[in-house]
Amino acid sequence: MRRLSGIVICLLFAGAAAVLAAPKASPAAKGPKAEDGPLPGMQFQVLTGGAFLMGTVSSAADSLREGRHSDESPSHRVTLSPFAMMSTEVTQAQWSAVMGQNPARFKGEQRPVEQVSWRDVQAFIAKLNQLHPGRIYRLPTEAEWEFACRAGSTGPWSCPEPELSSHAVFRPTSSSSTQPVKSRLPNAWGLFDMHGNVWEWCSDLYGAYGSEADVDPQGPSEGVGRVARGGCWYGAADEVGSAVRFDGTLVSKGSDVGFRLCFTP
Ligand SMILES: [Ca+2]
Repeated sequence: MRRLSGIVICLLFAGAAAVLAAPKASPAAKGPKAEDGPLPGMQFQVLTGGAFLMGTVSSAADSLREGRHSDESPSHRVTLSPFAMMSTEVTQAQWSAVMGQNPARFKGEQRPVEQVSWRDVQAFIAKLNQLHPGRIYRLPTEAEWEFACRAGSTGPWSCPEPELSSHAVFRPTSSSSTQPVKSRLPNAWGLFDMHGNVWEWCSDLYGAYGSEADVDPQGPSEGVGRVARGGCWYGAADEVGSAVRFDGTLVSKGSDVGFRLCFTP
């Protein structure tokens, strides 16, 4: 009887330990749902939206950047509706399939397309939507881009700085050119190359931030430049951060700027 009691106690203890050790099922642990896009290799992560702090928060970590990015402040609360974000930059194969030519400097079907202006990208999107009706593909807003890049993180990058080399095609890891998409690790929401490889055009006009909370912001109503995000293959660590902003013209193009698509589910 004593022995039986001992076994029962052991089983109870083991059961309790198993419950404590069991992984907790949570939406965050499952990650976003993936949906295929209309072109080979085109996949989207469906994000539930939510609230986050957009921009750079003054902190010890950010002060190390010597205030070089004053346009990232003030940080402000933004709430977003659900949207789907392409898991990679648009590749040269995908661009060629729609536009029939490849403008990239660093040739490679699975490398991101570059040397495409914001205006060129609008032509690509119009043609893609014409060829594949049903969903309306578009550029992300700047707020959507940063929310997706952060994937719940609040620091300068979506990963700790020592891990950046595993996640980003940037100056220390790029071999002085773009690299095929998905060459590095994705962020927590399954999105690749948000830090580096090529800057990514957003739909917004470039402008200064306000401090007010906002819902589904579309950027300023007036301005000249268009925003790109995420830094590129020759950027240093502080130039590929989650909050770093690029101010380009409608016709700016170079081997450092490409894009990825979004749609509203
Ligand atoms: Ca990128």
